[in-house]
Amino acid sequence: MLNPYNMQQQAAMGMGMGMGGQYTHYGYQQGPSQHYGSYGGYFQNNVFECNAWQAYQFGTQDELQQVFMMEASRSPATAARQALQAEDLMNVMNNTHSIRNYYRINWSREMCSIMIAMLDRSRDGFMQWPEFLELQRCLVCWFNVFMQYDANRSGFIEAHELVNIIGKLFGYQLQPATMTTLLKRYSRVVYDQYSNTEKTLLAFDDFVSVCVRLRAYTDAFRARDRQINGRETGSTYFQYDDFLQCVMCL
Ligand SMILES: [Ca+2]
Repeated sequence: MLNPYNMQQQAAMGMGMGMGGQYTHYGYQQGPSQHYGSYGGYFQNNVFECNAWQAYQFGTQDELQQVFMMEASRSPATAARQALQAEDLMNVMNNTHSIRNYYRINWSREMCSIMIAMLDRSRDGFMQWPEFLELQRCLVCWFNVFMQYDANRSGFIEAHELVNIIGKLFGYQLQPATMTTLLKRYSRVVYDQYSNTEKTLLAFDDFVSVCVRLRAYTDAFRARDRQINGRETGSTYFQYDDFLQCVMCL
């Protein structure tokens, strides 16, 4: 069986997201896995089909890039790097009319920080243009999924819908107890007067948090899988500091 990780990927591990500073797509040659499901497949097959600038109603990709460059040029630290920090990304998401119109939510600094970390291939804590473009593709793709499940356009999906998305659509193999933990952290329970029952709901930013963390942590874990004869085992050892580096950056 082919080792699903090449040396370059192992060298660039970090959160399992780096590619030696090269801006390539999520380039993992990760096939379906007995232990990790087929989550990488959904991402690769769908995210790069998304066209963010078109979704946001820009005329060209250059117009989206201009928004990025304008924001980056606003402070010396970001201008020097031609890149954004969390607050800059928050400005772009909240104050660019067409982007704001598309999602119709308020992006928090915390959320923007997480999104920068997810795609920080250059591992400098800043979001360069290729990382930004990829993020926008991810968000448009995830938003499309979210809207498909949010049939009544309430801005929320229900817990059982999240279970379907994560398990059936994205292909993660999570135990029910893990899903429960995840729901406790990212959902809210509300009383629904029409059905006279309680519902467990997730908003789009909750959903993005789940998507980002599941993906990054699964990548990080899988990159450290304690393989036997080239076969994944679904288990690993962590050194304390290595573990902290994995979880603290998100
Ligand atoms: Ca970066």
